[in-house]
Amino acid sequence: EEKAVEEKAVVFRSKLPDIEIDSSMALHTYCFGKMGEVAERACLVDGLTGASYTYAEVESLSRRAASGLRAMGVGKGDVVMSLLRNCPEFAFTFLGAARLGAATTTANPFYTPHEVHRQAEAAGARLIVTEACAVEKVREFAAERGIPVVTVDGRFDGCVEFAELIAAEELEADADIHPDDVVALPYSSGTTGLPKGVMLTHRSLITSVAQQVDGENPNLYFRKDDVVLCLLPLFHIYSLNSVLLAGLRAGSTIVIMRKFDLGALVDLVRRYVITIAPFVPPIVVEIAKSPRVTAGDLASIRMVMSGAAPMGKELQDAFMAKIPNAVLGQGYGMTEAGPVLAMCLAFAKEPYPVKSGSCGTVVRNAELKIVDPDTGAALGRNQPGEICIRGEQIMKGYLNDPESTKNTIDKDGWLHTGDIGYVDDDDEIFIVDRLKEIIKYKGFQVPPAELEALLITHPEIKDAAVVSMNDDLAGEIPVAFIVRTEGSQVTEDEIKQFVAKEVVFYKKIHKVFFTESIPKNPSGKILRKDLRARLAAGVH
Ligand code: 4UV
Repeated sequence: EEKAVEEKAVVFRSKLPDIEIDSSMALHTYCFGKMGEVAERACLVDGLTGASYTYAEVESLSRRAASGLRAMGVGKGDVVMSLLRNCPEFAFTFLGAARLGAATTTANPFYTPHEVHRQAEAAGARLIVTEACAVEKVREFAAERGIPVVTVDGRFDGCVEFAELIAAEELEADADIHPDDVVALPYSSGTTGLPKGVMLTHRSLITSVAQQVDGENPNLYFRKDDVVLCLLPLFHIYSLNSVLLAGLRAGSTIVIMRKFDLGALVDLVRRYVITIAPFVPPIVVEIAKSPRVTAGDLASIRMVMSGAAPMGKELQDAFMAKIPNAVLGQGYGMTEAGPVLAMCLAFAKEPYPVKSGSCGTVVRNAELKIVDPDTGAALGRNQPGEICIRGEQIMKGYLNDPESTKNTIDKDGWLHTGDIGYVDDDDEIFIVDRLKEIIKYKGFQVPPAELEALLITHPEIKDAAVVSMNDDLAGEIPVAFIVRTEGSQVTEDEIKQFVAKEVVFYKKIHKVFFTESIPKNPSGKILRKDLRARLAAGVH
């Protein structure tokens, strides 16, 4: 009992009361919960083509996509790979697969063929939905394995057009879905190692979305008359969860943008009277710095969310001047956490005052604690330690990797984030450091272990370590410490090019430092902190 009292004192909760969350239904049923009120309202708008789909149409298209996928062999427990930039077909595919009891694994269409194949193989993809810019990366791979490929923007030899897929009749009845069935399978390297499949279930995603947009006083207040900008990539969990799924649940209109461009952004904001803009810090920086974007351009926006990487107080204050009519705040997410751990309470229907630089307050229906990374002891307010979270929203585990799952979710159900932060006197969370290896380039994950594994395949590299270096625009950039084999004269440029050929643009190595040896602990773990300290001190 004493232990329970002690524990209670150091568990942080939302200021908002818990709510009833019905996570017994299927995710798509939950997301279309407001259908009665919004059936004829615009649900998805393609910012590129102007095509617009009502809620009723999106629901119908998701049923047709389900039939089409089933006809191509997708069934319960299967995995569909979505290799797409943002487009309406992303949503139809995701929701269609969900109806079949299948999961969607999302990947970046700018990945190199090697990166795509590795994920498709690991996830056991049964079908791939992609587009012209990526189709050549998968055509041969898929043909060899008998995996059908569907393309959303044109006809390609051996592929099926999306229009054909949805020519099917609507699926009459969804598969029998259990709340613990996996519905989304994004890849994340978590606190260590290589990217792993993160099993997010119907229950986890319903819980996460409900924690944000449901209740009398929603933490993230999206309304039916809101127009939400979907610019962040849907293959990343931030956008999939907090833009698409949250937008659907709230009955808002979601305006889809394929790629970031300031001019196009301003155009869309004006044309569609965007009211909610979920961003990442580098986009905030660019808008804050651009003389081309005026406060008038963004006048319709009432809420700007930033997440996926740190946004300091200075940047937050500078950006505020550009968006006089908007509340600016942060969300804090991690793929494995479902993903949202914390959300700015100034976004609530009945808002609370918040501080610049805070990444929000723990979401409702969840528990958060801060633990001393060395002793595991829970810490009180204002003491930095590892952020841990518990609740129904967190992942079920990593796909086929019980060992990594056990190292991330402890026996009491706490998910360890690898982030260092503290909770202040007003329940606001501030992230101050990172325990884990991951590098975040503009919010994108760069797993050092993946680059190190690649680097040591080079015949003239004896050992390698990749760490982050701070960067004004990208937040962090990956840099490498390299030990050359004896007599090797391999150059920085050669090494950079060697990596660049194999990885997506944001995983490129920006600097190479040649060194005598890589510092490691007795068990062989790279001492990244030492290397980062060397960078900070300017001694490489
Ligand atoms: O796994 P991941 O790539 O996941 C994310 C998810 C971000 C989200 C999700 C839903 C939201 O509504 C939202 O606002 C943000 O990024 O990377 C997880 C790691 O990214 C860092 C932190 O190190 C996580 O463990 N990170 C994410 N958000 C923040 C952050 C933040 N606001 N401030 C500082 N670091």
